[in-house]
Amino acid sequence: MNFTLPKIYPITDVRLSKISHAEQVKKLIEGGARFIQLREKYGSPQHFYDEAKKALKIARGENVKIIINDRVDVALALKADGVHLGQDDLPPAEARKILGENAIIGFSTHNIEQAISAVRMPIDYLAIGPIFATSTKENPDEIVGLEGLTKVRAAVGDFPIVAIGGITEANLRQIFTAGADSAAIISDLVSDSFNISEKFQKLSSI
Ligand code: TZP
Ligand code: MG
Repeated sequence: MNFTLPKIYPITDVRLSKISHAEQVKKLIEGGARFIQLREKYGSPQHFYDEAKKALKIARGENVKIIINDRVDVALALKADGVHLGQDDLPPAEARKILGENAIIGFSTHNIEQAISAVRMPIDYLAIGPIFATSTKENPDEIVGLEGLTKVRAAVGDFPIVAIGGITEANLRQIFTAGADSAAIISDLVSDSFNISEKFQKLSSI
């Protein structure tokens, strides 16, 4: 593995933050982020490509890794550091063939069965969620809960786990106690665009 999962894994959201992916990346980097996922659920692939390109340019200058949500084509075209795939995206094994052995590939799971199958795939980390209720994701899967997270940890040994869904400053500690290596956070981190750097710092110090 050519990277270390960060304790706090920030994911961008243009609707919530009302600023561009590039601006969010800049603020996150100012707060100390070294590993950021760009997530664009509403724009066209072409728009996402253009916006991600600007974000990548900022990150490259700072040696910060950028993971592209959903789109293997965009990740490949921009030579991003990796891709984060969901259950309905291109299968991780196909993404691995396309992006090569050095790409970072993450894969979303929503229950213990999916998590157990994920560890046999050519991925670098699995995400499990939603741990808590979230309004950021449309049609979220059933809540996994802290108990679910602990069961996944027990089932997958030391495989890298990212917890996601409804994670905030208030419940962050519980995520790590329950077995996560990393917490992926959207709304609690980027909703107040004037406070992104400080918020990242604060979350990282918990
Ligand atoms: N996958 C499961 S929950 C979720 C995703 C993308 C949304 C997480 O956003 P938030 O605002 O941190 O709950
Ligand atoms: Mg997806």
